[in-house]
Amino acid sequence: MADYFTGAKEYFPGIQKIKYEGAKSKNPLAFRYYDADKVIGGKKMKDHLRFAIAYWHSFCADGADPFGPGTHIFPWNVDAKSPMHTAEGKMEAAFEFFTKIGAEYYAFHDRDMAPEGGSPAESEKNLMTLVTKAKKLQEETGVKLLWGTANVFSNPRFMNGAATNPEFGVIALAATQVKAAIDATIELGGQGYTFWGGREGYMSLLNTDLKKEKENLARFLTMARDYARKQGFKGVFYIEPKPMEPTKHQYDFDTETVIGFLRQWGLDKDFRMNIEANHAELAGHDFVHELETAAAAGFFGSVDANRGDWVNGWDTDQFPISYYETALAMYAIIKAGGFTTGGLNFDAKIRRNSVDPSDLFVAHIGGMDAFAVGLQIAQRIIDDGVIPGFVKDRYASFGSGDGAKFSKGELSLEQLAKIGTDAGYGKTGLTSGKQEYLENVLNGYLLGL
Ligand code: XUL
Ligand code: CO
Repeated sequence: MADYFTGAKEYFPGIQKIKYEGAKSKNPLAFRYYDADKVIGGKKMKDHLRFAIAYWHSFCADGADPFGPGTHIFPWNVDAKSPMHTAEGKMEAAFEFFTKIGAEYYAFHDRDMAPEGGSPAESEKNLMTLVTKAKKLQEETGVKLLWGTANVFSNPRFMNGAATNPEFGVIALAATQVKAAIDATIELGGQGYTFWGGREGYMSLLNTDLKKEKENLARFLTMARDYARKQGFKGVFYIEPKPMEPTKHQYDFDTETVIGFLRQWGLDKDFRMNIEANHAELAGHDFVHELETAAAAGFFGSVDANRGDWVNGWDTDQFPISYYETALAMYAIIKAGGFTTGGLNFDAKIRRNSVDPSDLFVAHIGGMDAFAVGLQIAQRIIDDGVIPGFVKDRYASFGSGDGAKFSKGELSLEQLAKIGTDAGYGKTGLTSGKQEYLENVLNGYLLGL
């Protein structure tokens, strides 16, 4: 039996299942570092990393940009008899890709999978037809759904927002999609359901009632949560923060902002964060900042793995390649307890001029290898103990005596001030943070030393 799926037609002919060949391999269609079953820190690489493929970039985005049409020729679009026929071919191609690359998960928007019909009812029927096929393919291949979502940002009717639209009728149409996408996610055993509020923000405050829009967003999310729970959804809801683009300002600006919003509206029990590296950069943070911020507040959930370009100020959605970044990310993820329902979803696209079918494989191989390297470096940081030990020692004064009392909330401000007064200035506080030393230690791990 072939160890990958193909439908009636093989969409990526000549490409076999991608295998691990080791660091010395010169084969561009092999993993050099990602060895799925290799155990790192007591857990298999594949279970640490839980790779997912993004349906929208890999099988829908054809390379079009504001300056020109698509450049990627998708074989399932050629000779298509109808939009539904195309969608079926695309799904077979997608499962062929998932199995050939060896990713156990995927993520999708409703409209990635099924075309919009002439009415909400027809759109839902289209989606459910494709969901039935996806369920069969999941059973046949063992590939699972990481999360589902609804695209309530591309259609012109959402140009003024979806749940934050100034027109009630649009919110009701967004509900038709979110309800159906939740049903689809449940039917496919999805472990999560994501909200990325692409157009939930504003372009100008001159035409916007910001308070009302945020209240409406909270109400909509609450309704979606209640519906999904009523239907038996046991998974996690994710909010994917992004500060801007396509809006000038998006309400889900960054992790800290979203946590405040969720707590304000009592959504903090059901929602976690889906952190995208490129979105973090747009918010003026780095990826690891967002991961640590989420983890510290108990909101760590899932990751959209990609990168921006440090000289560009937009969401370039490139494949992650920096070992430095993946090492810091994996260190944060391991410290957060690792993924439970979440995973590393490659919300990344090949460049417009990457037009060979093999480019999609090569791009994912690079991303998977980069995280496999990052994972091993993170484990080295932990095993060697120098960095975590340094941090532990740095806070040692809270472990005993008055510091421990402070941590337990047993001191008043007067008592705290008296401790300061009695101690006097001396050299208190003049302890080196040793950042450069720690950076050098980390660089040593990057080289495997
Ligand atoms: C857009 C983005 C989306 C979400 C899902 O920047 O990241 O693809 O991940 O809607
Ligand atoms: Co994303």
